[in-house]
Order: sequence, then C-alpha cells, then structure tokens
Amino acid sequence: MRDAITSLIRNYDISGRYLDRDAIDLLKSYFDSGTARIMAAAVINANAASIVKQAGSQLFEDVPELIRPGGNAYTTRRYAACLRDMDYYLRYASYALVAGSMDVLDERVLQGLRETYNSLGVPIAPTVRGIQIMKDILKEQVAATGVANTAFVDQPFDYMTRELSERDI
Ligand SMILES: CCC1=C(C)/C(=C/C2=NC(=C\c3[nH]c(/C=C4\NC(=O)[C@H](C)[C@H]4CC)c(C)c3CCC(=O)O)/C(CCC(=O)O)=C2C)NC1=O
Repeated sequence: MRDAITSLIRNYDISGRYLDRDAIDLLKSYFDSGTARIMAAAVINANAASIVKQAGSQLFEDVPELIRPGGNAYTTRRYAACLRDMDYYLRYASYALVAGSMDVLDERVLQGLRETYNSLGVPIAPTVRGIQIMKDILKEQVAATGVANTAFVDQPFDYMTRELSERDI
C-alpha cells in the first residue's frame, strides 16, 4: 500500500534520480493540499454513520426496488450488508484522501470486488449511485468547514465508481 510520497520516492529510486523539478512540484502540491485532505478525513470521521445512513435512505428512495422482495438489499441481512459496504467505501475513501493516492483502494477494496458482486447478484449501477451520493454529501460538509475548493474530494469516489463500472474482468 503506497501513498503519494512513497510512490514518488519509489519511482525516483528505481531510476536512480534525484528529486527534480517535477518531483518537487508534486511534493509541493501534496503538502499544500494537506490541510484540506486532513479536514476531509476529520469530517468523515465525525459524520460517517450519518453520511452512510443518509446516503442509504437516498439510494433506497431513488431505487426502491432494491429493498422490495427480489431486490438485492431485501431482507434485514442484505440491507445491513449494503450499508456496511457503503461504510467500507467511505472509510477507504478517507484513507485514499489522506494518502493522496488511490493505491489503497486497488489493494484493499477493488481487488476481486466485481467478481464477488457478480456472483452474489449485487447490482453495480446502484452501488455506484450510493458511492456518488456519499461523495455529494461529503463535499457539502467539507465545504461547510471553509475549504474553498472541494474538487479533490471527488477523486477516491470517482475512482471506485470507474473501477467498479468499467473494468473488464
Ligand atoms: C473492505 C473491502 C470490502 C468490500 C467492498 C466488501 C464487499 C462485499 N459485499 C458483499 C455482499 C453484499 N453487498 C451488498 C450490497 C448492496 N446490495 C444492493 O442492492 C445495493 C446496491 C448494495 C449496497 C449499496 C449486499 C446486499 C450483499 C450481500 C449479498 C448476499 O449475501 O446475498 C460481500 C460478500 C460477503 C459478505 O456478505 O460479507 C463482500 C465481500 N467486502 C470487503 O471486505
């Protein structure tokens, strides 16, 4: 599992280079955005349960057949599994935000996930929708703390969305 710094150092070490202009620019942007990324992690930590709950309610309102008989989130067990998955996505998004790298998502979340979902009949499209709803809720909350540009918050959520919906296995 790598963060932005360890990935950078690794790449430079492999080719035996000193940290050049590009490396310095990358480092600067990583540290300049540090406070905002930490703020996002703090917001997630303080509000995770309510973000998941709110996003779940919104998702089931938008796609009510999920919780009707025959729906994948029907029965208490599967409903709980669905919210637990949303919680995983949110928690790992907070790690990726702090790391400034999506590596943790590849390694801990996305590997084999599509196969698991396909074999259990967990529908991808509404899962992606749930991830996007959490993103929107989080962005509003991060903005409310005074962070001017919340675009960086998109990254892990969009990454998981993309990998879940497009990767061909
Ligand atoms: C940390 C990384 C990680 C992830 C991501 C993860 C996902 C994950 N979700 C699962 C199940 C599940 N996931 C869902 C999710 C949903 N169903 C819906 O209709 C909705 C669209 C969606 C919620 C948004 C459901 C309902 C199940 C249970 C399916 C079943 O057992 O029939 C399973 C099968 C095993 C289990 O039930 O625990 C895994 C491995 N596990 C992990 O360790």
